[in-house]
Amino acid sequence: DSVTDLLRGAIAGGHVAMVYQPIRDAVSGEIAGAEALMRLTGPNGESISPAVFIPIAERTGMIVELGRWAIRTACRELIVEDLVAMVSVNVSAVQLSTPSFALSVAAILSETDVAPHRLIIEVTEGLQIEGNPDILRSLRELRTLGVKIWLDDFGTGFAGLSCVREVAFDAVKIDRSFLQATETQRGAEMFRNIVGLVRNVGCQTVVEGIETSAQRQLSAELQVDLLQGYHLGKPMKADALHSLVASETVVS
Ligand code: G
Ligand code: G
Ligand code: MN
Ligand code: NA
Repeated sequence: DSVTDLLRGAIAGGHVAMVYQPIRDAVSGEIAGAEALMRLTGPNGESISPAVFIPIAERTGMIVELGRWAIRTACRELIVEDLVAMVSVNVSAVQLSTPSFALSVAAILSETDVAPHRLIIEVTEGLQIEGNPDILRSLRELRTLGVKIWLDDFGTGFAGLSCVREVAFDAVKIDRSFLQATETQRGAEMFRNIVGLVRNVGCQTVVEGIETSAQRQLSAELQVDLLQGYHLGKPMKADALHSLVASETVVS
């Protein structure tokens, strides 16, 4: 269909781009890194949602090439330019199931001369990592390279707890639905317990979907490590992130 055709020439045609959302230190508020998110523009300049084009890219296998392009672009635009300390990139099961995935990441790191610990691979809980030997092998290989691995959308699926038990994630992103539920006492108690659970298994805690100052304050009170959300910065092009970082840098 039309999205498939658009995707086919997307890299060469410049229809695909990366935007970056700030990830902030919960204590200092400083920009600690950014999450890279892919954007696709249609023939009339319209934005096509990742919820539409990512599944198509996965089904057609084009996600493998697009995914490599995403990692290379994020490394170049943010790390080579030294805009932020680290960048996270989302990857799909299709990418992780490709036997050469870690090798391709190693090649990008070497080609861009980026230190492995500055790249984070975000894997979503819905991936069904457990019992998937190809994915587990890729994760092991990435870990051996020194790349960081984060679990995304924690708490949305059924696999979350067993996932955290099986894989030593460097950090866990608690799904925004738990933050949104903190207006009730029951929801707030649950959020507190999830933060504690993640911390107690030795993972850094990341809260995503911060939309209000109250949510930011609550997360800070619970001594979460990192924060992300519209309240702390929307996804933006690399040049806008550059301006933001510059405007926040205190000249001494
Ligand atoms: O921020 P946004 O609404 O655009 O993201 C929607 C979904 O698309 C998220 O679940 C995100 O993880 C996924 N996504 C965004 N960019 C990428 C990408 O580069 N690769 C993969 N595999 N998924 C992505
Ligand atoms: O599934 P993943 O966490 O990778 O998806 C990231 C998505 O979340 C992106 O589409 C991004 O635009 C969106 N997002 C980022 N911050 C917020 C926020 O504060 N609220 C909401 N509702 N979505 C957000
Ligand atoms: Mn993510
Ligand atoms: Na998420």
